[in-house]
Amino acid sequence: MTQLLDNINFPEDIKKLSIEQVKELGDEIRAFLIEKVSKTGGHLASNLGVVELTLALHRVFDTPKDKIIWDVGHQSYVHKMLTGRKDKFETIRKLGGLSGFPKTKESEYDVFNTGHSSTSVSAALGIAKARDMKNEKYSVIAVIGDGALTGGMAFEALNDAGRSPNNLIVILNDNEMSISKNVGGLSRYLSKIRTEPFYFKVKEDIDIFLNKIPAIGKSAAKALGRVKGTIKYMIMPGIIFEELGFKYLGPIDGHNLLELENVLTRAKKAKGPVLVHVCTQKGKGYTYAEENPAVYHGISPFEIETGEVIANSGPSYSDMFGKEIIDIAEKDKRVVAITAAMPHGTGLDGFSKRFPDRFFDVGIAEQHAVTFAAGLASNGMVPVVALYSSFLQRAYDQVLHDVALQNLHVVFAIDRAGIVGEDGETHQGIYDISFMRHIPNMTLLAPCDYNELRKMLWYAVFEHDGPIAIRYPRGKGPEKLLDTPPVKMGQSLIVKEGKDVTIATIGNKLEVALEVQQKLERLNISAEVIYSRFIKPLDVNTILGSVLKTGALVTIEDNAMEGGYGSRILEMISQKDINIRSKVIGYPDSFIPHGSIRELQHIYRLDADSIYNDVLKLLNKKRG
Ligand SMILES: Cc1ncc(C[n+]2csc(CCOP(=O)(O)OP(=O)(O)O)c2C)c(N)n1
Repeated sequence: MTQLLDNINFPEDIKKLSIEQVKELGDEIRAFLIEKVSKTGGHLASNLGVVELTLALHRVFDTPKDKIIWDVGHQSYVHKMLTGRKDKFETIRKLGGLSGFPKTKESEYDVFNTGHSSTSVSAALGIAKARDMKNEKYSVIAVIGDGALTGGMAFEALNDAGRSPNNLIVILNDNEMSISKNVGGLSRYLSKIRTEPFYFKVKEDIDIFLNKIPAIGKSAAKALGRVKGTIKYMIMPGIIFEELGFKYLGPIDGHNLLELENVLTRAKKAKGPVLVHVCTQKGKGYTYAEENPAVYHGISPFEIETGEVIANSGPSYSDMFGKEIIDIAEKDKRVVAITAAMPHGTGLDGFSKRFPDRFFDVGIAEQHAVTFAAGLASNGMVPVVALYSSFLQRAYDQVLHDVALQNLHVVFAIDRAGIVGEDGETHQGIYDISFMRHIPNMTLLAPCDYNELRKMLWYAVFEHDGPIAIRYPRGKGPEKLLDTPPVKMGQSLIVKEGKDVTIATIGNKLEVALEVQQKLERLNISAEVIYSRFIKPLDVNTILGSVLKTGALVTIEDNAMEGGYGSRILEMISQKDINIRSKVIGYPDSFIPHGSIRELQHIYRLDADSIYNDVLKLLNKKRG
């Protein structure tokens, strides 16, 4: 049976349809998304929620001339389908395939790359300013979720855009959800707008109404002015945005195409900054996602009929962290946990239930999370801040300026450190060693297995004072790779003794280092394997002692080579008068695209075979 969708490839195709046909098309798009994402995995719930909004945007506006900037960008699947990429959809998030986020290199319809939250209004304002400086004519639209609106950058941008004369449209896609339930005062305010009846939809109407109220005498007029202000606050939705300088339009039912098209047409004609408040339902059209939008926010491949994720057995590093931190908190009331909108992803769900008063979800606000932790630590608490490596990038200055400078005892649980796979370049956590190791007072560790993660957490909370960070990867790892002694500040472990080459490593790369060591053993090459445990302070003496014996050094890390663990070792060796052959193995000075972790490790030569070959090459050079 042919479907409407079969003939839809570009925005002009949907412009020809009647509103009834567009509604039908919406259903077909939903079925398409569910079918494809059930196979590839991806951000399903957010995309199911923006089907009508995306259709309406592409019908009212003239893309790519008009520019749409998708905040975070995880909700851009429908946009991709309608802008020439429907036929490649099964490649989404796969190596060499479509990205799960907007990419300017992928299509002229993607005008700005996103991935990290709350950037869209800033980017849109910049684009609009440049447009006006060049005397060009088109609309610029930022689509931002209520979750993304909790990020500081969004506030900064609204504050600036509101006083700018430039035409700019901000669409607030309000589904009451971040990944989990949205948090904070603004979220409460939005929910009030959604649920309370308002008599006036636009400020002009209310001004006309209020001006009809007569005032007799000067003081009565003054008092009336005050009363009018109060009435306005009571009966006008979105007054906060109006006060910031935006024309507020809404709230609008984000699944009603006619309403959407009307309001977008008005926004298109308006002068200055406009904010359109659109209410949508996350996961709309797929019962499992409607009932559990947090689970279907970013989902692995699943069975459509049952909603069950395929092949998801065994706990992950995040689960192990979440479990252990509960045990730790049982022992000490000062321990509190902080997440920036990722209670589920960081494994803190259990903690939030066990200790609701000691758990803080601060919204998508990594910078605030870190300085908030610094405040807690300065007043006697032991905060554990769990952030993904790539999002911690946001809070570099807060880690340095607010935590480390005051040597405060804040524990950073850096999740998703290293290559993360399908989410691609914006999410790869391969810079944290480089930016954390420069920070004075910082201690940085990386566990090789779950057992080590547990030991390191106990050490960080109970035996350490000052800032300390533990970085661990996405997904699963071994329960116990080695028998390890208690953690001791700055102490590394020689895991295997050898005489031909030193392999120094940290974190999850110990597993591959041991695999390489065994392969070498089969060629009668004996490798000494050192597991550093601490990246900072680095036990360089143990490494030096080893390389003086072997004359060759290979370092392996799940981080960029630039400024990373291996580079630190070489910096230290360069201070001594030692002549050795060395090879640093890590990610190169380029952004790492999306693909499976296994594929990326192979391409970037971090798999056992590639490392083995690199070691052999190095040893030949040594012999030569
Ligand atoms: C700086 C940063 N922190 C965390 C995330 C992870 N993240 C991706 S989407 C999302 C929730 C976004 O909520 P919202 O903007 O309301 O969009 P929705 O998915 O509800 O449509 C979060 C926390 C991120 N992308 N960037």
